[in-house]
Amino acid sequence: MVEQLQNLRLKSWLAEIADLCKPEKIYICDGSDREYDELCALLEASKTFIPLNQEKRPHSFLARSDARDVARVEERTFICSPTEKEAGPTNNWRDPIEMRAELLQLFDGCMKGRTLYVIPFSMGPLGSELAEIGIELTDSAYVAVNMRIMTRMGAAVLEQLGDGDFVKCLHSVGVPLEEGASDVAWPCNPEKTVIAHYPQHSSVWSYGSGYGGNALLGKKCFALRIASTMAQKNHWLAEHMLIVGVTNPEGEKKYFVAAFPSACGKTNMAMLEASLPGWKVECVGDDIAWMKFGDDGRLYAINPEAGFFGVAPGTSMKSNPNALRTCASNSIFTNVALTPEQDVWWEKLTPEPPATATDWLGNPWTPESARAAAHPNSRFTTPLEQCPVLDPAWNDPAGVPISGIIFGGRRSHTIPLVYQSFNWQHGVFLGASVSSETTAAMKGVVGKLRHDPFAMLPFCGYNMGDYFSHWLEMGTRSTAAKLPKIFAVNWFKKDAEGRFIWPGFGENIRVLKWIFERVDEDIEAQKSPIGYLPNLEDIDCTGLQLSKQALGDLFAIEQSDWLQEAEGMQDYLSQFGEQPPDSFHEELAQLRARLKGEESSL
Ligand code: GTP
Ligand code: SPV
Ligand code: MN
Repeated sequence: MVEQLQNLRLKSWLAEIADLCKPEKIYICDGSDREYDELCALLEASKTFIPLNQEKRPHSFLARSDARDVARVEERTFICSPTEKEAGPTNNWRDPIEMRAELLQLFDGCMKGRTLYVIPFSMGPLGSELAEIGIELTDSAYVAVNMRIMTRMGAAVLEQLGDGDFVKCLHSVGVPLEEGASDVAWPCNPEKTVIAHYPQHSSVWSYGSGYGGNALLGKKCFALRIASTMAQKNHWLAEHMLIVGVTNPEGEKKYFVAAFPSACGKTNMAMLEASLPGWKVECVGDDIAWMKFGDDGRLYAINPEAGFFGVAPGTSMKSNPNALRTCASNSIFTNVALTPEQDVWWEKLTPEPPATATDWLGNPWTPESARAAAHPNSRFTTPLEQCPVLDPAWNDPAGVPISGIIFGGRRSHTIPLVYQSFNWQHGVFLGASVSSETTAAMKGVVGKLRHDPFAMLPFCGYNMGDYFSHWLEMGTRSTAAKLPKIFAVNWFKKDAEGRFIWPGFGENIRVLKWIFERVDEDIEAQKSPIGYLPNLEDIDCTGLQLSKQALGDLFAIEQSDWLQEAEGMQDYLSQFGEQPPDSFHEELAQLRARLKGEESSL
């Protein structure tokens, strides 16, 4: 099989890695249905997969991870650029040579007794000018089947690659099997987990975790950390953003991208079922956008992925019916609960919980149990093509033209439901200013407010200060009229009792409608110290049970809160030394002046 490989770089890299990792076998994935089924059968035999009820959830499986391997591990994620400055103050930097020595030790013999799967994959439509090819070498069949769903994977990719170059992604669960040793359902090595990125070599070394972005290396490691460094060099953008097409009742369509931090609403907005009559949202992507200016001066976006790796808890027919329709079959569920009928369940899936279930740890569970049945970061892996509201242009190699960019976070206070930046520079400043309460998508405390610029804090492969400059520079590559307009939203403002004020989900179309109408300045807005705010009557609240008071609260701008916000931003920027662009200091000074009513700066 290996002899048949045409690409010499691949051949020699594979030989080198096989020499190091010492797998028992090497298998080159062709991406076929038959292969997928065989790998699933293998995973069933090794108890990694529990087959679900064929009638209720055809061709689908449940996997339960090791309880120590349930989310991204940011403190063990490293950028190994030549200098610390290139990684910048927000990344964990490791000297590339030192790290290489450690990795060589870790990976030495790490695949003993296992199969090394060779996974050729394309991020983006095969052959698109915006797409990039990667090869993942992994000792996990679970990773192989997930990659089949999440990317365009298999023989066609090798063909497209020819003798070209590719991003090298090496992954091991870090549990060699000595002769005669038995395996566990979810092998992993949490004490030794390392996810190392070499942006200069376009390579990733991931060891010890089998979960999500730690192991499906096309996603965060390649399509964001490595791709962001490629994008900086070549004048494009690799962003943690959903992509949607929005059509108004007159049939006019515009595309938007939105960056929200992990578990802050991208998948939900990407498949939004509009509550306003005549409005329609169609999905291009739910997590990552690669964007480039076209010859016409407009910014075009593709979704580099081919599947959804979506948060399960909270997903219901009420909140996100299209996600449930998507994962009705041919899907992999990880760390959700199992019902007595061998179907999946998670918190809020149904109005009433099942009377009994098996929780994500494999223990008996009832609604009286103190613990949640599904892990808060439990997920479904499901093919994009099954989404009933998939945009017709989802696979267009040219991408879709973007009219607006939306930034958001999970903020209980301060940030209003929606506002618009004054211009590109101010919009980039808004993106850089995103802070959000942490979620279960990453290991660590939940609910802690932290700066997460552009929702890229864990995903920017180089110095965040340079990333800010890159965004500003991108704004000089087109004219103001053609640049997307920039907005900020917050679905998560809470009242004094700690309840969300805004109903969210399908009702977010009311906010998208305002954004849609503001793009061409079809409606007026109020100039406020923080940006353009809606005239309240322009937020369409038809049929919505929301008091005038509540609507007012969603847009209240407290001067003291915002001065504090500005102060926090100044402190945050100070870590970049001379790196943050001067214009950010101007933006900060102007924000403060406007808040204090020093009109001259408006
Ligand atoms: P990643 O896949 O980690 O990048 O997350 P994501 O940004 O795609 O988040 P997702 O849409 O999966 O939502 C995460 C959580 O936020 C889920 O529990 C949702 O129910 C909840 N959520 C999403 N949208 C809204 C909203 O409009 N309002 C409220 N209150 N909650 C929301
Ligand atoms: C995120 O955490 O933003 C995710 C999940 O989309 S993971 O792929 O695990 O990074
Ligand atoms: Mn994400």
